[in-house]
Amino acid sequence: MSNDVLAHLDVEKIRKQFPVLHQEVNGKPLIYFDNAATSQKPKVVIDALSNYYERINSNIHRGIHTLAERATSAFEDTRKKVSEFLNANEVAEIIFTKGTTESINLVASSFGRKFIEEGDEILISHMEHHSNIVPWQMLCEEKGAILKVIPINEKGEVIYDEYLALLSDKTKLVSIVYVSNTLGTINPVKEMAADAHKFGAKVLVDAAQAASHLNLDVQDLDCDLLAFSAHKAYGPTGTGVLYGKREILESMPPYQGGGEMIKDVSFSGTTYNEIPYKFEAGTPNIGEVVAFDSAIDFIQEIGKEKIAAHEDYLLEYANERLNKIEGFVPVGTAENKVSVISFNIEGVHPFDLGMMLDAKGIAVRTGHHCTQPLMDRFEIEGTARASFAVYNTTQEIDQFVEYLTSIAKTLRK
Ligand code: 7TS
Repeated sequence: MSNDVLAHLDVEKIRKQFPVLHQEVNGKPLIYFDNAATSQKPKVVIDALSNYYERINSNIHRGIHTLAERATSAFEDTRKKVSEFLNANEVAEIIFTKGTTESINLVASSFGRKFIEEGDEILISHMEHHSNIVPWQMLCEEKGAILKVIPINEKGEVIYDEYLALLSDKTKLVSIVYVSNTLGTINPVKEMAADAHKFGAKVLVDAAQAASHLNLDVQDLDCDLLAFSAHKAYGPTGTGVLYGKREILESMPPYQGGGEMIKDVSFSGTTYNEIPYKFEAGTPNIGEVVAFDSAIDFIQEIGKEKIAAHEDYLLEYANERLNKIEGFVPVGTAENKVSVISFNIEGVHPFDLGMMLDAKGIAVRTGHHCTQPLMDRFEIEGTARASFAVYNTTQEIDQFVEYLTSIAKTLRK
């Protein structure tokens, strides 16, 4: 992180764009450190959403009237923006879904139904979110395929040699999280994809936590599929993306049947639409997709590099201070990580920590963070998790450290 980059980030100006941050919670100014669960939305996104419903609302891809055309073109503009955001080869490789969970389930149902057979192997890591575990368990049960787990070390990093040892001609898919929501670990997905491809396996990247922190370049990563949610990247809820290389998307059967995904329907047989529409049955979350366009603009106007530099600075700043608190135990100390700090205070239940911080207006998440196997790996029940975004400040961290220090003292007595 260079001071130069930081000096150019006016956090106060950024904070002004987030109405939700300017309120008191439990009599204290809100400190929102639950960004890994969902980020707050800038005014441009909120305005885009109301503008859509106030001026444009119409169904897409069907009407010939003016509003239908406007809605369609606003919706398709976001698709183009997302394809540029990911550096996809073409716009048709972007499918809109409800979010990361639906994107992964789409792949499990469609790719899984067609290409996974008895005895085939699917690799995931020990740090996956449940949404990148359960769909594969369901598929493996149905198909008689085998789910294998890449082990991680004490710091919360994939053990690369063990990953290599698990790869074989039986591996049909490697589905790996780019950034762990619980540990903050950044996985070497580019390298992992290259090694998986040597065995002919396809690679799906869960980029739910990466989208707001890291530059995403699907051509550089050379992943076959990639999933993320708009709501963790300053966009609306209920909207997400599945990117897929044209070749793989074309080879996959439809996920859901219904309107929009068809070319022709008759009782003697139905033909399907082209990608991406083949995977977009029914009326999508139009207004939210349209507003997502403004979230991408928001990110790009600041610049991912500056966002990352600021968040890295906050991470370092917080770590230095938190580690001085007696009984503080960090969970996830990877060399390469984003601004997510999972921790415990010895002798204190994370739930109690969360409640006491909330009483001071500080929002953190507590529990297993939908990563129960990871909790088992570290032999803990859960953690408290503070995750920072572009609008968080060192003053907020000072406040957090001060409260946490006094909570730790009181509860550890
Ligand atoms: N994958 C990862 C790595 C995630 O962090 C999440 C959500 C998902 C998938 C699922 O995303 P969704 O938008 O479909 O729900 N993670 C969290 C979290 O850490 N706290 O709340 C949701």
